[in-house]
Amino acid sequence: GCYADPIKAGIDADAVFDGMTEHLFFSLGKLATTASLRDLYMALSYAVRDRLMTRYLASQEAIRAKPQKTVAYLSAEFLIGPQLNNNLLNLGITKEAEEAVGRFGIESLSHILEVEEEPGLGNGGLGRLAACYMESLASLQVPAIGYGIRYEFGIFNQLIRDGWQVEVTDKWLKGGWPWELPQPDESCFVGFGGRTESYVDEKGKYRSRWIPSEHAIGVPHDIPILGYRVNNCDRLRLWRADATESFDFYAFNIGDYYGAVEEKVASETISKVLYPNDGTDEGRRLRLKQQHFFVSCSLQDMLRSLEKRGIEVEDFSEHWTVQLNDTHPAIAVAELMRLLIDHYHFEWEKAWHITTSSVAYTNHTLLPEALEKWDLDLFSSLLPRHLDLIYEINKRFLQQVRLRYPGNDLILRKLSIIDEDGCKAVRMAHLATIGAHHVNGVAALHSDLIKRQLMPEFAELWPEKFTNITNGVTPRRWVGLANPELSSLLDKEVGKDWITNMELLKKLEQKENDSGFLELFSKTKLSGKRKLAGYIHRQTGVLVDPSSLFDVQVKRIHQYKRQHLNALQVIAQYLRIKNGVDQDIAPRTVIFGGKAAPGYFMAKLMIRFINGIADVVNADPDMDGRLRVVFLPDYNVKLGEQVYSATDLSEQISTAGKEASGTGNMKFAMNGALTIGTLDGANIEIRDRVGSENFFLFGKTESEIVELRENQYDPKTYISNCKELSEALRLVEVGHFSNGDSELFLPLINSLTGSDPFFVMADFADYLRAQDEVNKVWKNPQKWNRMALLNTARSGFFSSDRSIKEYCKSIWKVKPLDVEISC
Ligand code: 26Q
Repeated sequence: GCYADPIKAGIDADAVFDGMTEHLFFSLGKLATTASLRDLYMALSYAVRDRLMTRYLASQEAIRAKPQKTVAYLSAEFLIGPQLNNNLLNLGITKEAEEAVGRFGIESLSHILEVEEEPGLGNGGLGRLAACYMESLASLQVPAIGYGIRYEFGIFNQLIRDGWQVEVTDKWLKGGWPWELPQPDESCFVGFGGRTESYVDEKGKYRSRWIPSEHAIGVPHDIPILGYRVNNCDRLRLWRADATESFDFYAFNIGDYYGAVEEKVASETISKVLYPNDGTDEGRRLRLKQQHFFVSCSLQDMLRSLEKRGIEVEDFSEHWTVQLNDTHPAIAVAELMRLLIDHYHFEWEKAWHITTSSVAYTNHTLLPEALEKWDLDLFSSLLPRHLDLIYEINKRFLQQVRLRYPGNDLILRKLSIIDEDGCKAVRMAHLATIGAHHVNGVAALHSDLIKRQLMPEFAELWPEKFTNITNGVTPRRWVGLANPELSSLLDKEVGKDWITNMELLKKLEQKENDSGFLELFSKTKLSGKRKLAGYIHRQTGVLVDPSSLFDVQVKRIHQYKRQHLNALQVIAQYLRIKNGVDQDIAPRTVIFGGKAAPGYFMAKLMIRFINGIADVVNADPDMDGRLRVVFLPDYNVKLGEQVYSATDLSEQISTAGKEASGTGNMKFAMNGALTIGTLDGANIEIRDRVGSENFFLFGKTESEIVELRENQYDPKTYISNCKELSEALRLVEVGHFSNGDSELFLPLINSLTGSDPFFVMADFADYLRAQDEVNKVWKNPQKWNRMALLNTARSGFFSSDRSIKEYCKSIWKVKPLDVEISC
């Protein structure tokens, strides 16, 4: 399993240079003398990819030689971000690459890295979590495959025009993307539509089979995922949909050329585009098609790999543990049953045992509008055989429930997979929960709310099924790559092992009163802020002062995340400065970033609102040196890497009980930002760990929110009790931030003063108080820096290595596998 040619495998600077030269010539058809930055990016990427192959193949060989359980992480999204820098870091050849590109006359590797297009194959937190988990799995030497969809177009690119979001197609593949390996000979066949048919088999047994009316082919595209300084290289296998036949030859023969191409186009539409999470009804059929498509391919792939290795399908659950990343792949429960029963002819009980011993489900949301439901008509027309199986699963399950709760029809309705209230529908969270051996939430509060609010009947039925695994993020990307200056300071101070053992950062606590060290620590921050200030100027034309407090809220735009709470607070600060009551106000740069789902009107209006405020504030000379507001367009992984290291204050201000976990909150804390936040999601655990004295807490608790809601919450009482709030709202109403147009932001104002579904008004006064506290602490840099240092020192828990170890031990029961290479 070793290819010893140094041009392909050597990891010194000479070898990397030779590898680049060879790829420039033979793979790209370019001469070194005329190569563009992009050519050099491609050449370096191919050279790095060559060096992954030894490890990638050795990892596959290791599992073949010594069979053990492999994790199959099923996710409709993998937001992996740029690959080159991460692979250089994990291989340990960043310096060598820097030197190699230097020989082509490039003064900094960063110029090459900037060329890389990131595949936006995810919406936000859920997709990025999947990517962090793949990186940690490989780094922890755990055999794993990520299965997903190779969307041709990922999440849209965001432009800001006249303050509004404009969506532009994400053509990430246009220049050729060097990190994937198509494997057409491992393609899979997937059916849709048609009908179920009964027949008698050779042995005279009655059986059912599915006669689909359409087919598509899934072509795997594999992306190697190398662990940090180990030989383990796991795989991300993304499926692209192809047509079964390029032409319908019958239609072609009768002269209907365009009709003949139609079906090809329809099949290939399946993996065309990633859906944004806006919960609107558009394209629902295609979304379900996408889900079944990638799940079916993935399960067939797992079964086939057992057969190839001579392992009995009966032993499936000893070789695969299947994790469902939310309900998007929940059809796996029915599809695995179908494959086992219809194709492998297992008895029901046996198939059910295999399924429920293999599958586990992670829930990421409590928001009712985000819980997946499929109308029965739609479901049965696309997946008729699966619906039969789901009815049977449901029948047997409800029989169990009847025995446990005799005569209780209400509980049957609540637990049933089929929602009978209103339009009949398949509840995917119920299917996933019934088919899984574990159901986990993504932060302590969230897991608790799953049991108390979302599925109390299930939790009572199966208390041991429900667990928590608090999310984590990979320190390699989110500290190592995103904050090189902090990283080298940490290397010197606690030793290089912190990056795989974040608990070592605890040693930094000893430095909390060392002003020399605090100075060095804050210098890394200042350097991040200088770089971001340059970027902000280039992107938006706004000049910001790197010595001001960088106050950042980057995440998808959502009412529950409450960017409008932050925006209103900015208006209050603006008014204070205008009114001359600004003694305590620290000079601030308030930075926003994030995409709104294209169909989510209120979220798009929030973006317009922030930009309206930015225009007024940034143009007012009274604000010079005091306040700046920036909306950073097109927030994505690459931009995130610039932002976390440059942030002083992290805004985590969702309505308590609404943000399942958050993961940006963790990235900020690791990089020494202080959090202003509510008791929501993982904020609670961050505060517990970094210390309540190092966290700016505000807002109603989850139970207080529940109480408000139950007692006829009226935002108007909060508005009339807070002068700064009513004045801020008033200014918006008169069109101060919309060139005198008093209509523009009316829907926003009406929502806040009417029903205020996310309790913005209820939390405003306390938020402002907490912001005053922020201003006060900022005036004492020594104190601020100490608090920031303690955030870094104590955030080791939020490494995805810790999360993955918990999954391995309590859910997956998998062990690391050492991989050796002979060169
Ligand atoms: C559903 C139906 C149709 C189309 C799209 C969707 C869809 C797509 C993506 C629904 C939801 C998502 C993404 C959800 C998500 O990112 N959730 C976040 O997951 C993080 C990781 O666990 C948490 O930290 C966040 O709190 C949670 O909001």
